[in-house]
Amino acid sequence: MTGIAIADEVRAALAAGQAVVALESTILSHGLPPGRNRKVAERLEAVVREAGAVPATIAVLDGTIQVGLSEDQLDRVCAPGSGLVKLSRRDLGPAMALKQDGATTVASTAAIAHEAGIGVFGTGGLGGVHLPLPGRHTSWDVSADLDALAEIPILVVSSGVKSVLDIEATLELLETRSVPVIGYQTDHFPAFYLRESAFKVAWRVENPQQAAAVVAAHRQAPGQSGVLLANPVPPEYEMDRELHDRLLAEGLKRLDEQGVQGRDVTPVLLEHFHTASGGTSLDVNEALVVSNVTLAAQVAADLAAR
Ligand code: PSU
Ligand code: MN
Repeated sequence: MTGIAIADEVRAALAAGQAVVALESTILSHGLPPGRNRKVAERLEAVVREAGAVPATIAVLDGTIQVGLSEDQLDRVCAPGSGLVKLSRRDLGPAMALKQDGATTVASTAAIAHEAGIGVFGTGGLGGVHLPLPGRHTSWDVSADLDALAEIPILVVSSGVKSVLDIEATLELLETRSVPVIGYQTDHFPAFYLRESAFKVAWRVENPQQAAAVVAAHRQAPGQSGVLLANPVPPEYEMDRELHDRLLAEGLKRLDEQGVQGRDVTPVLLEHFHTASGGTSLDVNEALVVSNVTLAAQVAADLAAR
């Protein structure tokens, strides 16, 4: 496909049938502050390699989709004031035509990864159905990440969905769209900063081998969709529930007061958590994404060995 540049290392690994793990760039440019984001980017690539897979961080630079970033390109994505646009799937065409720099969300990363031949993707929290703002009954803010999972046959490993969302509605939508949701060593769907939401998952696996077996079987089963492997944040990093609930209430109020809309909602909420928790939420966010990406690499390695 034109407009996609695949790094040599990633191309060679794919050609040889070796494990490759896709990583997104929105979490770097919009989800974490400058400085910290670059360290996390490096750590994520390192844990993927330790598990025997090749990392492919995805972004759009000068209008070209890049699959696998060099050190310089990672610097560029993580630079303070880099001004990268948050690109969901629908934004790829405009960004390419207008030669923009942009960071890819779960939705666009999944689409690009699949196009490049990558079957496994690790991230922090999937987007989902947002809570209604005060005084409203429903929210039409439903992340394109959900449609992407429904349509693209890829494994996404995340710590469930962000606790700032309507988790019940998100899970209902994933059921409607026939996306299998698998708990990793848990019966409960995780809530990003918290290990458990109030909702259960239908399926559970205990190790990367079982997860890989599920993905392999799902690929053979009738119908096409992604798979969501829901991996709770490591227990020692889970956020205090009271702090969490307070930050969430404040964050939602702020959205309303500031009239935040569309693609800015998630970054503004995450930023509120990071500042108002004095950085605690950053440690949680880093711990969970490292854990998810590690698990993604282990599953990818098992799939490649089949
Ligand atoms: N996970 C994180 N931090 C993030 C995101 C995920 O730990 O910033 C990003 C992902 O790119 C995801 C996006 O696709 O948030 C969801 O945005 P929205 O709710 O606007 O679809
Ligand atoms: Mn949205």
